[in-house]
Amino acid sequence: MWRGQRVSVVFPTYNERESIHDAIVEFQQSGYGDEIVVVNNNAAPGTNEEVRRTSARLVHEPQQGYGHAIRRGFKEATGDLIIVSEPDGTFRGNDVPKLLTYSDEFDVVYGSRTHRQFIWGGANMGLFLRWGNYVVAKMMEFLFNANHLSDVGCTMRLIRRSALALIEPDFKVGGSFFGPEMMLLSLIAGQTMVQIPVHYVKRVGTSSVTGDPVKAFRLGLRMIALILEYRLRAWLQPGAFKCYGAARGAARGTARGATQATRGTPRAVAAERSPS
Ligand SMILES: Nc1nc2c(ncn2[C@@H]2O[C@H](COP(=O)(O)OP(=O)(O)OP(=O)(O)O)[C@@H](O)[C@H]2O)c(=O)[nH]1
Ligand SMILES: [Mg+2]
Repeated sequence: MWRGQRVSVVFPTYNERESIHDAIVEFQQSGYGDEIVVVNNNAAPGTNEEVRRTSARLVHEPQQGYGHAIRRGFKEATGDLIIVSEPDGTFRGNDVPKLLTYSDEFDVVYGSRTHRQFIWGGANMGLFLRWGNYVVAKMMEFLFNANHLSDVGCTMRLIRRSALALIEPDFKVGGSFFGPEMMLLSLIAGQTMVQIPVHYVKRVGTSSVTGDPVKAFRLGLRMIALILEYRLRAWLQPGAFKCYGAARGAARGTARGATQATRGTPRAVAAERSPS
């Protein structure tokens, strides 16, 4: 529970039998999660037994792929604030309160794994992955005139239920690049979003996506293609996105929108607070 709001944590699982039990316990110990939903995406045998040793809720998603698993988790989660992460030992439960703190002011809080002093020894974030993620994130930031972005592949994130409802009908990606699709839709909808550094730790077991440089490079190219495609479609065919502009001018608007709305810019808020 965070300031009267229920908090759900969604973990997809495919090949995390050795780490999933500890990951669930660690996130529970953060003290804020009201439920943990584990989405078994045809996971390694023995995974369900590990999950049953905890109080997490288990659901099965037969359609293969990271995107399908997360989209199913979003449907199952009942919280007002929904946190997505991975149970492979790479993310830390003590980042949960940081995401929650920013959720007071933003609809979506994305994690970033490219801040050097948050990258633990042995984590799979060498020069190529770190700068690759950074450069593609900068491309997204530039093309969408977004807030500071520094990672397109971080799977730890938080979204407010009302914000999810706006972009969910536009989800199309079922595979590994669902993460960047979600970021693009947040931008297209005009949601308030911020990206904050999260710890990135050595994975328990073998990474099946970014562990292979050729696969990682191909995924990077697909992400670039997706960014360019969504940018062009949002310019030329905005009606193709049900969420297009839906969050702009809302009460939780961008700093610019917020000057007319209830939430002011820091300066406006300071003026509001200072006695006249
Ligand atoms: N590879 C893979 N992962 C899946 C699938 N469905 C869900 N996932 C989840 O996707 C996440 C990414 O898989 P990992 O093997 O950790 O890949 P990675 O190389 O560490 O990739 P990142 O964590 O995105 O850097 C894990 O949490 C899996 O549980 C699937 O069909 N294949
Ligand atoms: Mg991983």
